[in-house]
Amino acid sequence: MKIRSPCVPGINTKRLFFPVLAGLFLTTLAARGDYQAKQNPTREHNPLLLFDGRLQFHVHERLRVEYRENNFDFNDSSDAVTDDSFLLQRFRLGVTGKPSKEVTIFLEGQDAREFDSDRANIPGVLGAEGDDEFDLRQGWMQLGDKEQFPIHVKVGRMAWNYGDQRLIGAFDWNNIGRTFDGLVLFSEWGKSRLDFFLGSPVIIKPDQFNTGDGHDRVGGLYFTTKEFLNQTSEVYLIHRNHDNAVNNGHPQEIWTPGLRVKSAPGKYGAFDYEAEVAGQAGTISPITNPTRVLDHRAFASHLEGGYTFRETMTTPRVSLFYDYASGDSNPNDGENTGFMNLFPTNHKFYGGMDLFAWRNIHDFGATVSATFFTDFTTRLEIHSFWLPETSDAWYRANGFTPVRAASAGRNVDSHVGEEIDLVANWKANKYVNLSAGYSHFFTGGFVEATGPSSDADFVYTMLTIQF
Ligand SMILES: [Ca+2]
Ligand SMILES: [Ca+2]
Ligand SMILES: [Ca+2]
Ligand SMILES: [Ca+2]
Repeated sequence: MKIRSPCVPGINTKRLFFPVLAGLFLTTLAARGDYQAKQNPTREHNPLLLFDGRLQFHVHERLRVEYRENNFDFNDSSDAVTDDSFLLQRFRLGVTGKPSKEVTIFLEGQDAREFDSDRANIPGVLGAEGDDEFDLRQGWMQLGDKEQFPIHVKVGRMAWNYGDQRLIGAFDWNNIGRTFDGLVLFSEWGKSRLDFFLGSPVIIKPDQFNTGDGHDRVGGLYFTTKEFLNQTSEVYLIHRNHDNAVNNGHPQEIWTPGLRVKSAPGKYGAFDYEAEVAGQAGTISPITNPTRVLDHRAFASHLEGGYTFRETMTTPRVSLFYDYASGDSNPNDGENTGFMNLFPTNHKFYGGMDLFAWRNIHDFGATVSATFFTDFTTRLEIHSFWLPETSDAWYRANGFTPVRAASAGRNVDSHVGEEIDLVANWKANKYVNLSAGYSHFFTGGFVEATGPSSDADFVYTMLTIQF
């Protein structure tokens, strides 16, 4: 059942604003494109570029059909609302304006919907990606010119991607994604860049204008350089102060320092590597008891090594990886040692079924990827998941919803299971991309010891068109 709040007259004006503006511009650009084509028939014609490139439009449409079985209940004998197939669609319309060399303005609206699902279309509830009618996804202005002043300023609503997005990312797999209201100051020199960022995650309000969460303030320093050792080297310090459990998990005030290195492509022959370590210190409260304050101390790491068979026709790459994030050994003592995942894009890392986060996890895995005909790629991933602490919960990809809740003193098999993911991607041309995936989860002893333990399946196909 779909729940809707009553219509607010002021909101309608805002909803109409972007489509009307878009309509006006699209009409104008169609007319102008025609004019330009006549004036300059040999130049490659891009109708989305106006005024010598000072105004550029971006259109993005994505459709994904998902089929999920036992991803939530792990129970063949029960047909839960999450055992379902459904369609996720999103449309984005953006415009970049560059009135001068020093100024960039970007505005982007997004309409995201979920069709034919049995669960309510409320973002984040029962894994729903949910509905968010046309709303402002990004709206920022960037000021700066390297030749005149070393620091650039970017202010407004924007997507943040740092490192490999293990702690801060735009969560693009999700139909709605993630943005922040805030500012970034950055400076670039040689092969290095330093960012200072400060902001609040935007909360999705299906029937209202989305706003930044004033109870959740995230800031940090992120330094990245390619100066040393033929690799990208990164050092960061993130601070999060979240004083309310209504959105995005635990109330917490946590400092997260970390390091990340990744080999530059081709610089180590056929070999490549990546490693990241992050520590945490601060305080945290249980979601169910936000007034109880616990000391927080935690650790996480990622290690990966790959080898590419460059002489073989499909240039297959094989890799081995291991991801670890500490768990909490006792939910009832005065401290929490379970790593907090912050704002990641976890779909990239811990299995395509989105059953795990970088929290209370050992993930041992391997991948094999291959490229056929330059535009068709395939990837096979195998994961073996174990819990460092069986008294802590098994957490979903959002990092705080338990698949199986924490239970003090629980001493059972820590083996959660194996997941196999097969993904194929076809980049039909510059504008059209088609992908499909199949995942199977083989449940292990921990699942058997804590409830129903049927295997789970996930299938999707996704079409993206953008220009
Ligand atoms: Ca089921
Ligand atoms: Ca359905
Ligand atoms: Ca909204
Ligand atoms: Ca504890």
